[in-house]
Order: sequence, then C-alpha cells, then structure tokens
Amino acid sequence: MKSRPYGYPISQPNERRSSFDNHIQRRLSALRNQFADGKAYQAMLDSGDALVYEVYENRRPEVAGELLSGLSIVHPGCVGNEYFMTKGHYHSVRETAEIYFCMEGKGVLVMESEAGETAVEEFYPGRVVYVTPRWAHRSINTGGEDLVTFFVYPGHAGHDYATIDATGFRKRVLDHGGVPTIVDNPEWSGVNA
Ligand code: S6P
Ligand code: ZN
Repeated sequence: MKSRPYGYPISQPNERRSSFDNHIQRRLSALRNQFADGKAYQAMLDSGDALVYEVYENRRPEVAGELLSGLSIVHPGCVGNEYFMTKGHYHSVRETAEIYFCMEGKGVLVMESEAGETAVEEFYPGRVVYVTPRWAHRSINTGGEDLVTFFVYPGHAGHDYATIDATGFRKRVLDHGGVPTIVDNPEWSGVNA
C-alpha cells in the first residue's frame, strides 16, 4: 500500500484494472428479495446469474483520516420493470458522508434516513451527489448504457447491508413505458411501516 501521495487515471475502461487493486462483481443472486417482481427475478436467475454491477476500489486502511475511493458500474437492465440497482447500504458508522461523481450513463441515487426521510438525486455525466451522514444509498441505472460513478467516503465508515436487506428501500424506481418513475415500495418493512 502506498505511503506517498499518488494519482491514477480512471476515464478509460482499460484503465480500471491497472488503477484499482480490488474488483467486486455482484450478480443477480446477490440481490435476492430486493426486486419487486419475484417471478421475473426467479425467471431471470434460472436463465443465468446476470452480472448486475461491479465495483473497482483502492484498498486503504479502514480508519478515520483515510479516504476510500473507486468506481461503481451498474450495468443496464431490468428485472420485470425495475431497473438494475446496487444492494444499497447504510454506513456502519452513521456519521459518515459520501460523494459520488457521475462519469458515464444515466440513473439516480435513491436515499433514505432511519428517521423516514427519502431523497432521489439524478446521475448524469458531470453531476455530483453528496450523501449526507445517516442516509442509506442505492445506485440505479435508468439508461441503456453502463452507469459509471466515482465515489469517495471516509475510511472508517464500514457497510451495514443488514438493515436494508431486512427492510428494503422505501422507494422503488420502475420503468413505466420508458419513463423512470419513483413509486412507494409497499413491501417496505421497517419499524415505521
Ligand atoms: C461505498 C459506496 C459504493 C458502493 C457501490 C456498490 O460506501 O457507497 O462504493 O459500495 O456503489 O453498492 P453496494 O450497496 O453493493 O455496496
Ligand atoms: Zn456508501
């Protein structure tokens, strides 16, 4: 791990392998119970475990003072009429923020707080989204190309996936005749449901 300042290029797809030291691939099977249409999910899974999104990151010590950064790439696709998306998470240390910078593609970042607030911010190339502390976040690709975002967050943040696994997000983003449409999630099952 580097102990001096350093830089790396990230704009070209062929630079991803050399600029990052960790590559995570998340397939449909990792998103069980997250999509609204369970039958469409199972049918898609039966025909092959599609690659839904990938993360490239640089390992740094997971301590306050360090920053973790990388690329999130959500591939285009739908399960039923619901767009491909990330699992989504709170940070384990709730008082930690995150910044996303959209480099390619089109989509949204769906966010919610444990207090019951919700927010949806658009992603398009050149747009930054600031996730304030205590907000869960999920990237959703509403376009026909890869959604590529660069993210930065504090080294000690950690990931709490269990809360979202148990409740889902309060909002879903569905394709209604080609138009991304934000709807309430009737299956949301948190403490205020
Ligand atoms: C980490 C940051 C991103 C996500 C990535 C995949 O705090 O928010 O790197 O990890 O977009 O999403 P997820 O929900 O599977 O971690
Ligand atoms: Zn995060």
